[in-house]
Amino acid sequence: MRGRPCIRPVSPQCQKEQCHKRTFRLYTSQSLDVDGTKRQKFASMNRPTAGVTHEQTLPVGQHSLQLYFLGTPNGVKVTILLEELLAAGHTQAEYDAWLIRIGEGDQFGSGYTDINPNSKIPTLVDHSGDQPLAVLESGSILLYLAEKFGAFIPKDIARRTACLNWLFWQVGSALYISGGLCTLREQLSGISEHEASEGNGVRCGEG
Ligand SMILES: N[C@@H](CCC(=O)N[C@@H](CS)C(=O)NCC(=O)O)C(=O)O
Repeated sequence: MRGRPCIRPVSPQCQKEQCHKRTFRLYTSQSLDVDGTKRQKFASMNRPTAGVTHEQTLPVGQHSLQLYFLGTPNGVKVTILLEELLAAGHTQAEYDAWLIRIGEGDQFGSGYTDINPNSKIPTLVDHSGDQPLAVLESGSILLYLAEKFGAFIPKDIARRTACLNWLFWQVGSALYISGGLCTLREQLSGISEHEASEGNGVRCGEG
């Protein structure tokens, strides 16, 4: 990981759509195809294993917020909120974003498993307090950021509950719906039902 450049869009003046497209394009350029090689690229998106397999130091940039992620929907939803916070004038939402190449096993490196023993992206580390605080799980990260900046989450209990209802729906259901569609697409493109049920689709990468 050492020496890998931070991929946070350079300009703090968010050209929202451009930022998101850029971030997303960086990590999803190998789109699923019926081509077997490409499909293999995505076979390791959701592995049933976690924990350290090798030594690998995590980079830490200059901002309080350090994001370790990949441009899957679970990763990009965090950069979208960070960019929205910046666009709304929350300058403390500046962040460094670091690529975790899940296809190559970066999520099992010692530095990453120290902050996220579940070996999934995304993970946010907030260095603004006395101790670095690791926040994992995309929904938890969104809630953390909304509460930290007092933005994008209503204070009123009824509206807050409505907001959280859909946040939890999104985390618990949205990707499974898109995952189901991807699995169907895999099946239609000719791979066996067994391969599909083994997760050889693009459940979260192309959701
Ligand atoms: N519930 C988690 C899911 C995260 C997740 O599934 N991340 C995938 C990429 S989208 C991952 O890190 N996969 C690596 C692996 O399974 O080894 C969240 O919402 O953050």
